[in-house]
Amino acid sequence: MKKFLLYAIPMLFLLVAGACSPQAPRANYLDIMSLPTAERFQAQEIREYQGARLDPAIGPRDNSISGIPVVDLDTYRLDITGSVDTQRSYTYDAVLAFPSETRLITLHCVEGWQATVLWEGVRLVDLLESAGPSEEARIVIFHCIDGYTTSLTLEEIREKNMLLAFSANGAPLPEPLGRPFIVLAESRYGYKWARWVESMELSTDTNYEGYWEERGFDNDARLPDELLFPAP
Ligand SMILES: Nc1nc2c(c(=O)[nH]1)N[C@H]1C(S)=C(S)[C@@H](COP(=O)(O)O)O[C@H]1N2
Ligand SMILES: [Mo]
Repeated sequence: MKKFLLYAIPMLFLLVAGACSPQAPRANYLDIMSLPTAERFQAQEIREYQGARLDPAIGPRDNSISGIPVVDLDTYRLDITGSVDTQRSYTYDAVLAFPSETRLITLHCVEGWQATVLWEGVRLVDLLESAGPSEEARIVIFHCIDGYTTSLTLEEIREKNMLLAFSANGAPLPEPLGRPFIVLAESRYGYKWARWVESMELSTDTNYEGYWEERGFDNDARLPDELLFPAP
């Protein structure tokens, strides 16, 4: 028994460590995160937009499920798969070639903090339509480089014309916020804002649950009316 434990404990440790550390190298932003809010702005970031005060793109903490991955933009691909006519695989530059929009949106985490950021992104519908979603497709599952998953309904993505952002406060999206891309899941809690997205899977499974949803968080994740911006 003792001998078994001698092997079992280190093996268990290796297994857990392995599952939590995908291939991509990790970034360390602890020095920036520990600064007071006003000092966390990066040089290129704007701090105000049409009278609204913006928050720094790098937040005070990192709650991501396995640290901040560093993504190589030269080899990066955004895949569109699942219930589609033609699968697509876009380079970083090919995604940026889609028409973009600028929007001021606040991200609210269930833990109570928030960040109001001026985002720039391409329209998710344009990307999805380029693959031709099937008639039966109902949801989009976002798969992320750190192993995170979450989903949104196709109907809502279309209705809100949701964006896939590549820029925050006028600067390229920083690594902690999801470089190269974050889903701006307007009016949904932060756990629907997939960061470091690497594939978007069209699916017919309306009961699908992502990483936090599977662990008890509401699949709808709708913000209460008082947190909606602009107010309804
Ligand atoms: N890939 C990935 N995306 C993710 C997460 C994550 O762990 N991995 N966390 C989600 C949560 S809970 C929030 S609130 C926002 C912002 O995460 P942060 O608190 O780590 O800044 O990203 C969301 N997107
Ligand atoms: Mo969160």
